[in-house]
Amino acid sequence: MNSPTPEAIALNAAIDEQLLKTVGVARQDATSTDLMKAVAQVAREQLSERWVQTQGADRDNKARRVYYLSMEFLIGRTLSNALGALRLTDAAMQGMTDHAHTLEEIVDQEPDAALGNGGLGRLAACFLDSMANLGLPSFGYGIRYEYGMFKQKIVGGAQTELPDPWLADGTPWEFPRADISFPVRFGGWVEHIGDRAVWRHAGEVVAKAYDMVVPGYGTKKVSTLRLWKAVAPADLDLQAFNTGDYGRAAQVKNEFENISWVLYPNDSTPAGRELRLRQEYFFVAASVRDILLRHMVEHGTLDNLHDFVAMHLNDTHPAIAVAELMHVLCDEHSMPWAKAWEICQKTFSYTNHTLMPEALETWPVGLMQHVLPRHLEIILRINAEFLALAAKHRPGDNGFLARLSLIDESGERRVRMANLSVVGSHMINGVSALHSDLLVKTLFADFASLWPERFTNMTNGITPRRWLSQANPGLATLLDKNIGPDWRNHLDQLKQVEAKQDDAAFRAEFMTIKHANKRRLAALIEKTTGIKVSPDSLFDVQIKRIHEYKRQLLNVLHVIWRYQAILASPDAQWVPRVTIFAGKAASSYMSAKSIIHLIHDVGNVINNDPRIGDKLKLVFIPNYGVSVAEVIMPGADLSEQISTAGTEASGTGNMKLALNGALTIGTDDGANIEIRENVGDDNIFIFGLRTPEVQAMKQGGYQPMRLYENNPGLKAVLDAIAGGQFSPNEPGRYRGLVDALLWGGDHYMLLADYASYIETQTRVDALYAQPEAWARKAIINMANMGSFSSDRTIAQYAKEIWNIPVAP
Ligand code: 26V
Repeated sequence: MNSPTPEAIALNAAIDEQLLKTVGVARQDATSTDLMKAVAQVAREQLSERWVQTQGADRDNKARRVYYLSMEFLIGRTLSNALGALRLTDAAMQGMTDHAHTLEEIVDQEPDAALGNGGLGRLAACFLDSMANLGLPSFGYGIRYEYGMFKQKIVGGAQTELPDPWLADGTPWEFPRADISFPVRFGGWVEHIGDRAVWRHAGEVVAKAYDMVVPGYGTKKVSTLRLWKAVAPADLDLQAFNTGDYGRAAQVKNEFENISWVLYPNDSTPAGRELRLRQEYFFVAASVRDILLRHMVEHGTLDNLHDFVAMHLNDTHPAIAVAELMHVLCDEHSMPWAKAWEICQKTFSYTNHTLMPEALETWPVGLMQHVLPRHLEIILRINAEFLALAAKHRPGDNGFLARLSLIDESGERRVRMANLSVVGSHMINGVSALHSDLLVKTLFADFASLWPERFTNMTNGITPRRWLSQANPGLATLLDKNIGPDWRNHLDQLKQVEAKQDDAAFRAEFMTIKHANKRRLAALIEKTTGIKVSPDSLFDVQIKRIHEYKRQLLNVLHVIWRYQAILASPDAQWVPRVTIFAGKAASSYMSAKSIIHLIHDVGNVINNDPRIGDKLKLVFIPNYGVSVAEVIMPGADLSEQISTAGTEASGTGNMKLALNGALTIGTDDGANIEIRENVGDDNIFIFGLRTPEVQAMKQGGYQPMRLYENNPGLKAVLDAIAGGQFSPNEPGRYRGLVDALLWGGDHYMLLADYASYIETQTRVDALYAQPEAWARKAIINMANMGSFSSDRTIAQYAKEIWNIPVAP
């Protein structure tokens, strides 16, 4: 055994000290959780130093900063990431051996910070990582949810939801800022005194700041994630306390504090609930006040706010910030409306993350009046002035004005948050080339006709530190050996290994690493589901939120087709395959939950059919989240990205999987298109209708029943589901799912893409049967992912939207 390095000796001494001083246990009694806490404390102290330095420097330089406002930050675990940034990973590995543990085991003790639903929240976390890495003066602002994304437990094949009290044992990573808090007001009415508006609010809650430090990898700079917790005002209902009515006092307190209790776990339909609107305003109001205070301290005036402050709206969730900034500038700082409006538009920018009409936020005017009466007034004034301007462009076109209006007047009057975001911003972007193009052609076509120069594209990206360096240490080491370690900060350098596809020894090493990652994934599958799978099979992976548009059901149809085909030709040379699903369904989204149930029912039949053996397995890994993803991504051979063309704004799992050497089977959708452009047509499996064909077929009268009648294979698959073959105890269980395809119009056109999908899957088999050819393509995929680093994305935002210099 190697003798410990000086770094490991120093680290171990520091860990022992923390075990004693902060955790309160003796070295020999420390459990793995104790060790996790002690190592985290050591890292925390070192990060804290970097933090103080960064903030001091940014203050002294009067830096222009970006403030990323987001309801969600899906950060996952912090320990490995922090050790990597501090270059302490090797020392910690050695140190833990001395403590008779492995670093992996220690790291596993940390709960995920699951403060997000899916892609939008994880993107915000990758972005913060890149902002720190690029040394961008930056803050993320969000909510310190007491309960994050629910935990998914599968009971009898069905999803159940359990709470996620991730803060129950505290977290070593937050810094409570006792001195930073702001009152946030709600309700009441507005008085107009002369030309001044005074908001006589009815209630107030206090927002308290909790910071998390976001370390950079390539620099000693850090970024800050500031999360707000709601607490009742100190003087709250003292009377109830004084009279000893503690029950009543606690109830009143809870009514205030519930604002930051729980993340809304629904990314398919807007919550539409008063508490959600309160959450949105709560964190926006506190953040805007914090930002303006910092600006005033540094500059002493708000006249130049837009010169030093860029505020970014991560989807429409923080859009009320537009009205809040107007409220503060005009009502509290007596700035003239026109001047405030100019500053406002120069300060904000907005990213749209979905075209799905059901996910677009609107708030009933009556509710807005009740919760934020002054903000409603402001929105109505913005709207009146905006519509007057728009009317000059197309006089007499009332349809145009009705579509542009911030108020939807078609039924119960509602405030359209997307329209407010567009009108209040100087730049608006989509998240992939296709999505940004569709935005200006569909959802925002009218706005784009007014302001074409405001619309742009910023294709998403992912942080290579977490998604390759940390998640796939085997592959990271291989890359270090071949091209040195700098790819972590300059992912373009991966291009240098493309030529290695011709090197048989490199290919062998690459595939040996993949195999080890598959064994690790197989172990996770066995641990969480009890199902044994062979790592020699093709690992076919679809991991993401469960949504009809993402078409997990199409994948299941393929699995059933394969099952039937194997039974029909048991002696054919089947490429053994394990189809792996993971993902959560919104608790109220019945068809998504039904798809999860179907996956389990079909898996039960196939996995226990002795005629099938290792030729086919179907598994569902429960409780998908960042940490589970870090194990699945490196072990995948095939990445399923099969949304109906035109529906997936970008996708980022597609990037993570390709970066880890999986080949993509996907539609011409979202960032799949740009992945194809980078890896080349021969190294990706694209199938199905393209967006214009989807649109044309919808208009031309799509007839799914025809496809069913004319394709015997498809018919057999759907009949098996509808006939109860997989749910013998309840034969009608999936009638609804099948009826929606055959009689309900098959909204996401699964049947239209079915034949193309099956045919493409057989091409996948053929390639997998040639391991050397497969290895070459896997290497080519990884080597061409350079432009999908979130460093590239953030550098582009900084240059083209936020106007903040980044060192090249
Ligand atoms: C909507 C709502 C409605 C109210 C309740 C809470 C909630 C939470 C999230 C959402 C919208 C989710 C939109 C979203 O996650 N879009 C995804 O964004 C990814 C990053 O840009 C992108 O890769 C995915 O394609 C896109 O679906």
